[in-house]
Amino acid sequence: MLQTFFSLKNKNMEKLRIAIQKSGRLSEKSLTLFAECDITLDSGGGRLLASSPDFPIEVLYLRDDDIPQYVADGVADVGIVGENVINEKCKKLIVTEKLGFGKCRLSLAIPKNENYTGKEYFNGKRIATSYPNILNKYLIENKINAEIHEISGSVEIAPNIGLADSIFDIVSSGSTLFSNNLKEVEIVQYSEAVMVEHDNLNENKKNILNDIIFRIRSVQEAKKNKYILLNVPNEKIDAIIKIIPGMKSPSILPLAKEGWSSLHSVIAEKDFWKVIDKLKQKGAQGILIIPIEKMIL
Ligand code: PRT
Ligand code: ZN
Repeated sequence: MLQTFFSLKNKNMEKLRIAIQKSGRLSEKSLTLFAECDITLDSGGGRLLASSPDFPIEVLYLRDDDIPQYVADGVADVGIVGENVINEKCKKLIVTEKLGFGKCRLSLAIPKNENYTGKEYFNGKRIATSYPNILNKYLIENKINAEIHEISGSVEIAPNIGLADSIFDIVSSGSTLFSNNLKEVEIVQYSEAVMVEHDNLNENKKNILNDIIFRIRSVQEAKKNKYILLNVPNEKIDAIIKIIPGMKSPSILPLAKEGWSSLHSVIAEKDFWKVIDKLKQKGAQGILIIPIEKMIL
């Protein structure tokens, strides 16, 4: 009886364990993501494991390379890591959600002054990389017979010190390649941070994860949209609604000034600059654009 009580209590208190990068390019954005979802996390402070005071999760701070293994083994239930790392480690994991940050690409690059003739250029070449599995798969798929030199860091200097003829590495802005006299010639895959989950989460943990995903989607949706308020002459309301129809339809409130209304709607951020002139042509005035914190469709 006592045992049943404790196991029930533990089950109710069960937490979802999430692995995030301890210190690196994905750390801050991972923490920001939780903060935007109103989930408080301790930023680590040198600790390996920390709990959230307001949500049933605990966070494991790890090197990014270790995250796929921890999640595959079930030591962590969920992880946030780059697709590049997931693909390289080839673990049995479920990708729960793309997170839209940590965007980069894995590319082949060669010395700037080389004449690039196409993929066959790499036949007989030595390619330095920290991603041997992804590169090997690409070489096989493209029937390229090249030699892979696996190195763990500073891949971009390999051609300059004579270790390799070319490299296969992460590229973001391209400035690292540029400053090492290299040029990007083939993009092999794109990557961004993703949330991955263990392939056999129990129902309780799955429910916690679904709650987190719901919050993440609300935040991401909100980021893509803006709240727009504008004043319009009443006879132009129909024309303006056609331009900014909103989620269901805009709200219209009468202004104190006769013959005018205030129209409130939601607009995709990417469309704003495209429609602004149209709105002004139709007589809209006092246009305000306000960020949205959460958006639940
Ligand atoms: O210590 P730990 O093992 O946890 O971290 P790490 O040093 O292995 O990884 P980290 O923090 O550098 O990167 C974590 C993840 O961020 C990567 O796995 C990618 O998913 C993602 N990411 C996004 C990047 C970049 N952009 C990036 N630009 N990872 C690395 N780079 C490096 C790249 O290796 C190259 O040296 O930046 C350089 C290229 O950048 P540009 O802008 O000069 O082209
Ligand atoms: Zn790493």
